[in-house]
Amino acid sequence: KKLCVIGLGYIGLPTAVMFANSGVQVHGVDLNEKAVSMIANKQLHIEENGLGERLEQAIDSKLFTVSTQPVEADVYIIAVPSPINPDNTANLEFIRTATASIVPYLNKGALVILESTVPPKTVENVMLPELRKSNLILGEELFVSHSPERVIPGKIFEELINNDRIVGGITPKSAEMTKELYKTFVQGEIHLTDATTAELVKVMENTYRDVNIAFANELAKIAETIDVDIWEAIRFANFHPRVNIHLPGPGVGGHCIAVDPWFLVELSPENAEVIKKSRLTNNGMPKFTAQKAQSLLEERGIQNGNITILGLAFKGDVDDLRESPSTEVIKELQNLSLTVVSFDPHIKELQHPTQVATIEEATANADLLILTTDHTEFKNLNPQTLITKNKKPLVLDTKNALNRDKWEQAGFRFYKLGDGKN
Ligand code: SAJ
Repeated sequence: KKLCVIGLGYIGLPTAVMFANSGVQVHGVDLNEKAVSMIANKQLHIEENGLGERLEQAIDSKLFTVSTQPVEADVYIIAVPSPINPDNTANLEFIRTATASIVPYLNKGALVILESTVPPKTVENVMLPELRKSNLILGEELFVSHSPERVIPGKIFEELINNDRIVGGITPKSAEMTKELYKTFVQGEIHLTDATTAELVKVMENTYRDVNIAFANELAKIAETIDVDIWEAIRFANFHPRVNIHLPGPGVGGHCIAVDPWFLVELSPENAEVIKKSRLTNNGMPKFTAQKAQSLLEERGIQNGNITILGLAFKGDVDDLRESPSTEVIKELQNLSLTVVSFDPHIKELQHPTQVATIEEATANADLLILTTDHTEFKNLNPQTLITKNKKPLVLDTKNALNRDKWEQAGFRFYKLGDGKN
């Protein structure tokens, strides 16, 4: 079998490499010429644990080739972005274009699999009309399924292999064929259903997380009013066998959790009330964080303070700052006329206007450090080594990542989001 993977980003590239390293001939396609030439030279354009070695193995084995154009194959996997527009409606143009791009190459018996997360009915309403242009009979000569990825950045390979998968076909045979393919390396169960159910299941999973985080954020704000440490309270509540409260923070980022719930709001606005409110609650957290920072500074009589943001990535130990709450916190702080510099050890090239290259440079003038991303480097940071102009700087930990005692011993005044004690 020959496989062609469209989209070589966080999902497409690891998936392509896994198949190639399991003995399948894979051709990867991306519109980004720079990414394609980097991959061909065994260089990474994204960071993911274990990706470097696996890419090298795949290219060396000659089972993995890349270009900017699709090729003829038995199976196509589409893993392109499905972002939202500024008005929170789904932008399915990448899905439509990627589907259209493979139509000239489709032969009888081909299987087309969508991995991208999409609003329910996208396979039916966006992909099938394009695929019909191949003149192949759907379900008889051309098979189509949705096999949503469920992996978490940072642990992609572990989860690709071990997670269960939900596969939905436009016909039972489409689903069966997809299961056979993924069994090449998937050790988790592969559950079969129809395409629309699979679409809904994937969006539900991420919406569950968003709503749960919104609940945690709401609890954090409540806890602040009564000087209770929400992190400890949630830890205790989760000892209950049927309670699993997620964690608060400066907001929800990434291209999944903060995006997918809008697909349900667009689909059924009159019903998706909790879902919509949760999105808004989470989107309000950067402002809440900035206001807390400002009031901490004011209480100390510091006007026009200098703030250092520790972490630009949307979550710990990843290198991705797109849709990151940190960048929103920075905007909100700047709206309050505060001066901000930022530092992120995972983001190598300076990608944000406030970003500086070293932690020393970032903290030299700081009145207040705000930890917005729980990178391991920050957890292991020795605060004794930081020299700041302000003799008693403040630190606001929005992720419960830092050790209070260590920071207080180093002369910092320590605060957490969701902990009212000042
Ligand atoms: N976050 C919180 N509190 C929490 C957990 C996360 O504030 O308790 C924040 C993170 O800091 C981050 C955002 O939420 O800003 C999203 O991070 P995440 O780790 O929850 O999720 P993603 O976007 O990296 O990956 C999710 C995963 N979905 C679920 O866990 C249900 C992953 O399995 C999906 O494959 C992925 O979305 C996707 O591609 O859809």
